Amino acid sequence: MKISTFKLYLCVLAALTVFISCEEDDPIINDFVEEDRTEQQEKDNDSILDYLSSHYYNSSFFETGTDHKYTDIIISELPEGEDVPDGSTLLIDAVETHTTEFLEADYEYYILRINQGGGEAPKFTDLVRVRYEGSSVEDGDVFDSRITPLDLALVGNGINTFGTIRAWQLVMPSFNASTGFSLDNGVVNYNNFGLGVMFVPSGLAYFSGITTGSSYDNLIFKFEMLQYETVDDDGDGIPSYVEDLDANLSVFDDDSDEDEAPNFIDLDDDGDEVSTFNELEQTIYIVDTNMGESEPILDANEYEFSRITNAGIITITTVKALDTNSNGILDYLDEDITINYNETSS
Ligand SMILES: [Ca+2]
Ligand SMILES: [Ca+2]
Ligand SMILES: [Ca+2]
Ligand SMILES: [Ca+2]
Repeated sequence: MKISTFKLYLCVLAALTVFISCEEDDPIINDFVEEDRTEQQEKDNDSILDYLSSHYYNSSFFETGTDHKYTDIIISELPEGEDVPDGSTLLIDAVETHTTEFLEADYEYYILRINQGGGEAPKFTDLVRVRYEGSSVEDGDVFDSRITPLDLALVGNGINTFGTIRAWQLVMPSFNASTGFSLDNGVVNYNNFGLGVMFVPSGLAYFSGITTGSSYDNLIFKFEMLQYETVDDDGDGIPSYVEDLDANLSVFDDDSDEDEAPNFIDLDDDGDEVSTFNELEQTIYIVDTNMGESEPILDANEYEFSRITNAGIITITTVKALDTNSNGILDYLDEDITINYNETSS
């Protein structure tokens, strides 16, 4: 999948560093006028509702068996005046409706949830392993398909990862990954993974971009949510989703020390010259699974930093954010607290 919000990130990064506008001042795209997001969304939502009311899927297929694939999901157009065939369900009668605000516009998007998945759910900043197929609501053309599992960072850091469309950041964390996998002649089979279809307006996808072949394209993604990995973009020990301090599903607008580097890519979040990593307390847990030992349950504000497994013995290093002076601000975000845990311990 190409990078939906790539341009946005460039704008954000540019704005962070030199305060230039990506649109108004760029002579190359000076004559380009982007549609108003709210007006475009009205049209897009009508198109999607039309589609959902005139297409059905093979619902009874999923009532038996397990580990169905996205390729098993067959969506067909209902000819006018005809009844929905037995064993099928009209999409509009099967989808969940969700709302969200993005770039100051209100959006609706729709999810056909076929299997929730039995593992845990990724966060909006995580790396997900998926299989999927993307097509256009308007013409049905498939513009992207990944039958071989692909790893994608839901949110990019603008340096070496560039993130997915907003719809993915919203939808993927609402599904769970698999419970695990088995190997069958070298083929990996995932068990009980998230399986669904999302129907998304252009404003939560590529909007005026032409990644899919045309601008303002409303998209359908059939997908399998197979596995995920927690991402810590700056490697400071605090997972990126935790660095979204105001919990608005954006990591670009949280900048504790106002140095124009948002916390998720800032090694010293509070700007007190002690790195965030050094303001966290480390703990090493050794779990001998041969002895039936189980993994520790982590405290609030404690995060796994590394894990090594060797002959059934798991060594887990965690970091924990403390609030030493109990003022409600964690040390790594409190410029008045400059305890370096790594200095003291060595
Ligand atoms: Ca971090
Ligand atoms: Ca935020
Ligand atoms: Ca900062
Ligand atoms: Ca600091």
